[in-house]
Amino acid sequence: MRAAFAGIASVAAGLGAAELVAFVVSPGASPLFSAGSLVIDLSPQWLKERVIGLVGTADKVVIIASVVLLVAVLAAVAGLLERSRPPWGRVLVAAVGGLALVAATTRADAGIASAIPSAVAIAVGIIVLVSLSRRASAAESAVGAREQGMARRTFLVASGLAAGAGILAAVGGRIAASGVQAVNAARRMFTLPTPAVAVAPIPPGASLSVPGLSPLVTPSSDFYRIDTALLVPSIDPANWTLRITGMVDREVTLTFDELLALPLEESYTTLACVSNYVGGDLIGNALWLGYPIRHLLAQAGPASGADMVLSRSVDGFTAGTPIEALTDDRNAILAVAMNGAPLPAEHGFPVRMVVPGLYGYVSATKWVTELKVTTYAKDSAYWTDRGWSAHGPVKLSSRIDTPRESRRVAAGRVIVAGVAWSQHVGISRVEVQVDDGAWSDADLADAISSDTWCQWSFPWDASQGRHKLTVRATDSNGRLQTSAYADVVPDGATGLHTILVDVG
Ligand SMILES: Nc1nc2c(c(=O)[nH]1)N[C@H]1C(S)=C(S)[C@@H](COP(=O)(O)O)O[C@H]1N2
Ligand SMILES: [Mo]
Repeated sequence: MRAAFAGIASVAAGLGAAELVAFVVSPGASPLFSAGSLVIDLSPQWLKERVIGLVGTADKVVIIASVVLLVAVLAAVAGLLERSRPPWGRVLVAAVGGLALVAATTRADAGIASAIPSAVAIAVGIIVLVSLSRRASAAESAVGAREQGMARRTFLVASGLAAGAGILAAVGGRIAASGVQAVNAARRMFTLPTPAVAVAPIPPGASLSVPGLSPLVTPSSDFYRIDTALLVPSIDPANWTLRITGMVDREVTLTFDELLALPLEESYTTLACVSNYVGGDLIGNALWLGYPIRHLLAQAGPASGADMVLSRSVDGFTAGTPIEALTDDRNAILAVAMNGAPLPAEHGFPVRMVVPGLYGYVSATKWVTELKVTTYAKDSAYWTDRGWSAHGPVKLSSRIDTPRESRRVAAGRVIVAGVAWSQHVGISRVEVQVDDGAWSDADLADAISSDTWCQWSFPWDASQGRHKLTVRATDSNGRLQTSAYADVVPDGATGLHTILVDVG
């Protein structure tokens, strides 16, 4: 017991020291977070899916909590080993710390300094472990009740201090290093330029006022978040540049000030995640402000054989976008603002991509710093390397928002309502089916544009009992949403959203 506690206290002290050092030398090199990121990158696809499915966007908390738990167990084992078979406890601490060191130095944004926090964790962990183990055995071998009591107290105080200081340092270092304050300050400092091309006002009929229906424009605070970044990258816009490289006539480099000085355009675009199950909520609609990527690509002069643009984020994430989607006339932009404010840190501050019609994993790179003009034959992107399709056009889909699944509603007139989308194509019709009856047309609200979702509603005369409601949409090319079920892997779910409602 005492030995296990000595192990945990030593490792806590080591990790605390590491967090403080990481804050000074390299915030991304925290051993805990590097290990967590390595877990994300190495864990099999089905597990990632399962975790995201189970805990939604709390996935990061779960991953860090699991890493902490695993480390605590290993630390306890190290303590026990150090007592029964020294020096194997120290060896275990060094081995686990070594893994964190490898994780920290192989991150995409790693430098030589990235090794320092893990090295400090190993050194402090071992020193404290040796010293606490000595005190623990002193407590055991002390002769006489008074001496034993004294030695025990010394051990308790020393290990309590080590553990407490470690946890305090870890939390403090983390808060300081998260850079949240720095990014928030930078976001406040920068005033949004006036758009050169303002978006047309939203048609008055686009927004239905039905309680329980998703708002037409998703507030940024409610917007889904999906990324592989355990630590939200904190980028000082003064140091941000975008480089256009690869198969181009001339490389182009753009600073943040240069980007803001360009004629920026506003547009509403609905963004969807390929991992969104039918009926799921990994989709949102926002007002973006940015500069069309096609103009920047034209400046660079892509070679004729290029068919893909590999965008890269500071954190190493990459997305492969078909070059046509970035050169045709759609609103594919480098966005600097979301819903009238600078991009929130977790949505890509200072600059991200937004491309209508493509799932986020092949288009919506946050914290973007490079656009490499290339080919699908030569390059592949982050999720493509993990079993997802290289191409990810958003699939036609529709969702019932209200009533909620399994919710009881009163008999009589019930307004069924939801959203439907087929970005860059548009929606022409939405139909609802009650139980296994005939399909009836829902009222389709006006769309902001073909790049956004649209709302629909359906007045239903609900009779007592349990009923099944199903929705389907038709896109503006006359294509009916398929009822065939497909999983989210490899290129997006299909099928119809069906809910059960109890009336009475
Ligand atoms: N740098 C970076 N950009 C990224 C990702 C990521 O993991 N890292 N995830 C992509 C995916 S899968 C989606 S669905 C969208 C989600 O954008 P949001 O978090 O702003 O909703 O971001 C995309 N951009
Ligand atoms: Mo996604």
